[in-house]
Amino acid sequence: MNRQQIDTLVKKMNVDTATGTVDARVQQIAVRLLGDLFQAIEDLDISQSELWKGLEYFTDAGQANELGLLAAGLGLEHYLDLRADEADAEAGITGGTPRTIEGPLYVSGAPESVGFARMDDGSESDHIDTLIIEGKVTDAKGEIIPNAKVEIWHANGLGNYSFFDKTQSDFNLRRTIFTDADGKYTALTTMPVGYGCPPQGTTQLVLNKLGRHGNRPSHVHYFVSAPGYRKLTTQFNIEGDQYLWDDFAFATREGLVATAEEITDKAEISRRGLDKAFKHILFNIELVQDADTAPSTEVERRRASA
Ligand code: MBD
Ligand code: FE
Repeated sequence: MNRQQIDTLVKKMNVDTATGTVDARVQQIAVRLLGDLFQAIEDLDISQSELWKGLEYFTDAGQANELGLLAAGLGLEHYLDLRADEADAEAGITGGTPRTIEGPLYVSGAPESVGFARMDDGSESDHIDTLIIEGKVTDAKGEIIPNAKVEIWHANGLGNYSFFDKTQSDFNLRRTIFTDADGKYTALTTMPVGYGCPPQGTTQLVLNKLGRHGNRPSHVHYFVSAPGYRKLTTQFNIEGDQYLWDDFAFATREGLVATAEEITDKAEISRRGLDKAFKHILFNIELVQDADTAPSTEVERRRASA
């Protein structure tokens, strides 16, 4: 079949058959995707067995709750960031901390505090480096934003995230910190280790077929919001990790690389209330003022909550 015959067939089966209320947007997208799929089947001569294998794959990936992981790994989520950047540029929006992907491992409902939070439950602190993350939230002019909501989440020393990893305590390494009167937030936590896709999982299965690895560099996720500002979804990725610029999810971006500085000064260690050397990361965040003309940065997706 040629494309015209395909489009006619798709319309005959899925548009002309409508007898009830039509969701025009769903119809538009379904018709387009079916046409593109039929065309791909023609062009690549995809066999019936291959088609069923593909559908079975989505069944398995969905049952494993790995479709979000797959979207990250195949670059779909990063592509949407590039599109959002493009839309911002077209709307004349510049500046601010760069966005990068949310990933599939956010959980809402983390404990809230003002200015400071300890994020780890202490279960790893004897064998993992202590990490202090701090920074200011400002606007484009450098004016501080007090009471900005800074949601932070990251992996433990095995690259695993609480909630998804049931061996961790509730909300381990997940906190919401509101910036203090100086626009500052401080998180006391442990050094994250980069995530690796479950080796026997559905995402890694496809990555293997593509000859790709499924590893991320060590990183820390953020949602940052404040009234009158655009919500920012971002992360920093940590300098020195072998996967820093070889991230299977393509989240590392210029402006989002953080350096973990080793602090050994005794006075500084005790000033922090600590008893051993620690790592320190400075991550300042610049928010962009919201405007009617600005594309929305709110993304609706199903998220875990605990
Ligand atoms: C992660 O920790 C992550 O951030 C992404 C994008 C995908 C898988 C695991
Ligand atoms: Fe992550």
